[in-house]
Amino acid sequence: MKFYFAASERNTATVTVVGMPLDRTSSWVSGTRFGPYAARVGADNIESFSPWLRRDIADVRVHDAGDLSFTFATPSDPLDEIRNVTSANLDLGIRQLAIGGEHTITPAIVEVLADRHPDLCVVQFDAHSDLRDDYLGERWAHATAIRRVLDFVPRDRVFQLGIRSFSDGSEMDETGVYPFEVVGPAAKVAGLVGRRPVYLTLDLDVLDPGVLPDVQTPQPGGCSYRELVDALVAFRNSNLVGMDIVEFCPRGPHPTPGSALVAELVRESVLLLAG
Ligand SMILES: [Mn+2]
Repeated sequence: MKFYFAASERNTATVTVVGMPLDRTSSWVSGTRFGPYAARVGADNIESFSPWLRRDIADVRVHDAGDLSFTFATPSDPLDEIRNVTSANLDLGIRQLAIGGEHTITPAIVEVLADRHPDLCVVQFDAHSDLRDDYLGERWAHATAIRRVLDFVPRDRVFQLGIRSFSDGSEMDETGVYPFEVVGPAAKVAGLVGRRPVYLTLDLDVLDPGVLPDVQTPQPGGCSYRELVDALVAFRNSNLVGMDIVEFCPRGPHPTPGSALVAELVRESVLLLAG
């Protein structure tokens, strides 16, 4: 099954959507491995036209690369595969939208992008700071995603929006941390990054659990759907070089209403990446 709007071949695409169903370090509800599949199901319930961006995704050359099929023989293998695929898409000049899967995919992608773009900026939408250096002994885990990103991108180019869960109070005062809010900070950060290349990672738990309960680690006090899209739209004139949507953990009745919600975010993300 593919996203219905993804009719282009890889070599002629502007944007490629890649499912990365990594689901290895869950500490609460596992099941993010079903995220890419459920997002494709949900797409069948959405229009191709985005009223937020006043653009139609039918006018963009989109390729659906399917899902990576990970081996779990050794824990690092999936991360190598993510690096390889990201690198190959960069070589072809295709902008990649990765659909997780757990947040652990993000630093592997950023590692590759930071190598190609020395002035790369990273924008994170998330409930959680993800700044632990290790989680239960694992350095590459969903709870360490942004700490690993900081191994490749300096602190003053990493921006964290909507955060409301911290492992340590001092994290709230770190440069680039914008607790609770997304709309105001997004406008400010879009100005700060200017025309530098931006990687945008969207952890769906930035949304309030009342909006989207289908996440691995729900966190109360999140933003509304409209606030999130307004914040994303603030980056419409930015130089987006890649994006991911992570931590979708479909549960409940099938198809869960969250499927259509995530599919709408896939549409907006593809349109943003299309430039
Ligand atoms: Mn999170």
